[in-house]
Amino acid sequence: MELSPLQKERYNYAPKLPEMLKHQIAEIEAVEGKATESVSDQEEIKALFPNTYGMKEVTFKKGKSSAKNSTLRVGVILSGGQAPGGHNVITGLYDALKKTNKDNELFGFKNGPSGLLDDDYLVFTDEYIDSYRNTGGFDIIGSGRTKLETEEQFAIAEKVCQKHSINAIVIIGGDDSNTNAAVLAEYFAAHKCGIQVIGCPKTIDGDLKNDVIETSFGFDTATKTYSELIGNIERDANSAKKYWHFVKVMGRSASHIALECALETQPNVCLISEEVESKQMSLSDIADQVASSVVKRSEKGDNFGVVIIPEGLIEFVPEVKSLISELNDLMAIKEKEFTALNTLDEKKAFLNANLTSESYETYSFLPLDIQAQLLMDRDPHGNVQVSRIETEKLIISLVDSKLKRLKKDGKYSGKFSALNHFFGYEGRCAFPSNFDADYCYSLGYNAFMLILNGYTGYLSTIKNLSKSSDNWVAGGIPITKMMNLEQRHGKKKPVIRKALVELDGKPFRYFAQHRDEWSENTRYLYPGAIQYYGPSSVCDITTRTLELEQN
Ligand code: FBP
Repeated sequence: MELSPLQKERYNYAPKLPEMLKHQIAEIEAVEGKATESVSDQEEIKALFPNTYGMKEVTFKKGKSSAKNSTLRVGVILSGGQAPGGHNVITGLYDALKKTNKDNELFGFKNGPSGLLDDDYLVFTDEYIDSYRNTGGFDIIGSGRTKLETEEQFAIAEKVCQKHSINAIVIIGGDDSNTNAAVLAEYFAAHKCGIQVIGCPKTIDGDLKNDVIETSFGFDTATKTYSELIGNIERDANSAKKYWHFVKVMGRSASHIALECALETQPNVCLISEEVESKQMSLSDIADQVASSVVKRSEKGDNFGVVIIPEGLIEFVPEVKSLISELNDLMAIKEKEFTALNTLDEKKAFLNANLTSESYETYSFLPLDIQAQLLMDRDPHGNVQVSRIETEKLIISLVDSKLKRLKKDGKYSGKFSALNHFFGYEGRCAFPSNFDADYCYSLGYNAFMLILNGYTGYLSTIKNLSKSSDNWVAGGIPITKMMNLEQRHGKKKPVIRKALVELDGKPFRYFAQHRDEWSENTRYLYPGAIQYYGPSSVCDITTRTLELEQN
């Protein structure tokens, strides 16, 4: 296989481990802290996890390991969307496993959780592992979105593990996958089959974080990649001085990615979905906010700018949220009747007859292509696929209408020429930054330490991440500690709480203090490309979000 110069060079990069994991395995001791409680609904969650609730926090330190050195077989699964650093979780896990005992074996279940159910796997070798060190992507074994959540699936998983004498499974995934990891761990514990389950916190979205997870892996590299591109666009805008660029960034519901990119690039406007919801802003309010920046800048002769839009924005706008919810319900009941209609006029008449008048009004107010996108195929749960709605185009069209009205009233005389972009897939498989390469390798290495010491139902955690890696703290947290009960598909379910942007958190407050200045003036920051080699001041920096949260 032909390799790019960077890929060759990255194979030789030695990821940094926390000081406490650098010792001989026999000198790494697991120290137990306090017993844990779930974040809320303690009684109900305790009842749902009788075997794995209330376990103690674990931290590793130099000492004497009490782990038995028997031969171990471990399976690993990548679950959900790609995130830079996934390969390093696996290489860290593999290295710790082989360092402990060269007869230990690592099984990679292919294409996500379905690989475990289908018994579709490979056994890692040195040569295979070496060809994925410090690279982006999940192609080492592939990923998938099958959910491991039913008793039938757990029974198959148990059989497959027993067939290969697998002692433990490591699930690398987001909040849903780690929730399911906890349920699987409880099932195995209840069945006394001795199979351990350990989770690792993955997602570029950054919404798997709480007082024990400082950041999910992949967020650092993905936001640096988008910020490089946004910075380049800002410089282009400031050079040509003729376009307004509207950039939508991935992140599903939460706006962590948009906020981090705004902190790194200082655009003229960045919308934050959580703020839109909290202030109950309508589409018209949002358009006013952007148009105000356009007008002020045009008064200075600056008919250009950059706007960042989070992927999930539309679902946080109250009137659209109601419309989407009504559409989902309507399609669930009358989908056949609806799909039999041929023309847009027929469809509109159907919607007029079946939606509330407020929702129909919202629907009619939207541009035609957005109207059509709202009626596209549903996801497997029957919901509108919000990520396919071109919110960036919707905002452009709303702002354009506002500006036309202002022009008519003599309140605006500038030029508004807008371009749209969507950055998502561009960042999910980038070569992991040094931070993600080190963090992920440590998470994988540490996951094996948890297995070796007999833990199950734990999440591998590395903390103190805004400090240098020597000072990172490795350990484990019972997954049940992060759980609460939430309504899912009509039922109360134990889940890990998704972290949205906190409006009283330091990153948002910093942004809110500076955005008026950025809105009117050109204060762009150009972060440039991720640096893998060179001074630590550019190679080892974490995100602005983490820096603001921790310092
Ligand atoms: P995970 O939550 O599984 O990490 O995936 C995150 C994400 O990248 C979102 O930002 C985005 O909305 C979604 O995946 C896209 O999913 P898909 O890869 O299925 O198109």
